[in-house]
Amino acid sequence: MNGMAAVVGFLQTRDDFLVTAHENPDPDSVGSMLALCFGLRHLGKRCQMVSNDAPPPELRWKGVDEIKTPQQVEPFRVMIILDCEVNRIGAVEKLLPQAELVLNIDHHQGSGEAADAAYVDTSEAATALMVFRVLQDLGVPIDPPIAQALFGGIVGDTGGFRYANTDRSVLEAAAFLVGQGADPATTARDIFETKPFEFLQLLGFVLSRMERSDDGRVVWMRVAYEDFQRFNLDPQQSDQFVQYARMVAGSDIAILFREVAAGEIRIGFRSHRIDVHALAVEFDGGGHRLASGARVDGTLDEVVESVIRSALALLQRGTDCERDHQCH
Ligand SMILES: [Mn+2]
Repeated sequence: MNGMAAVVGFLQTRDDFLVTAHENPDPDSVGSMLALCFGLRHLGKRCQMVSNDAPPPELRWKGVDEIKTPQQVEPFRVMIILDCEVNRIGAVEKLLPQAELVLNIDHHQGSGEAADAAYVDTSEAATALMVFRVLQDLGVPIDPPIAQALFGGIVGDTGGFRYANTDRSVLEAAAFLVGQGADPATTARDIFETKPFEFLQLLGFVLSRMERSDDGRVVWMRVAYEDFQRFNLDPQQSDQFVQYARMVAGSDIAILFREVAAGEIRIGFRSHRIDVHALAVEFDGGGHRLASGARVDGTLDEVVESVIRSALALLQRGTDCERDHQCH
């Protein structure tokens, strides 16, 4: 059973939901959870929210403090996985056996297979847009807290309406949500312009050691575990560093390597026009064509060397989605 109608059908007939999203939740994950839960409660249903990790502290939207840790979850019947597939929910996976039914709403490639019903659309810019459509289908009024959560998710996943996934339908949905009470300036400041002092200091250090391939098309940054300790920054707060590698003129593939724990390397891939999802998949990761990630065990030096070799090989093969009109 797949598609929006299947998921909406279960939302209408079932009660007692647990909503979750991927570990290290981003604004799209947090906004999608909040909006869907508020909407289900509006229909008189019970809904809890849970996350493997706490939401980013700068997101101050109504209801963020209601998001539980896996240990705090009370009995529920239906689990709804948002903005990821089941293997990215972290410790929330331990609650899966309690679910009578698993629903999935997501815009990532390859999602939906493990769910009883899934609404997956990789052409959507944000899961929040899909939740917006679901709520409209359910007849839920979009009140200011729902509008703010949905708008925040869209702003997060479109980079503030700057990425290739920003189109007319995204802007029309965003305009509607602003009309319902979402606040653009506060949202942008919370998501993009509020960073810990330690974040900016570590960023400066990492930027000063940024590297690139001889032809300049692959640009990468690396953060060792000892760098996080020295600058006293939680590795989870540094995933956006990759955007600076993407900014470099002539950069076609931007990569961030982060040693988040001894021997555990998180890799972020970004591009304006190269299908970096293919690169992420080589390293057992996933995501979108122009923004994807992977997690690899090994030393930082080994992983950097192997991934850069693959990135250069990918450029040799030339999967230019802009040229092929398939970037999103
Ligand atoms: Mn998303």
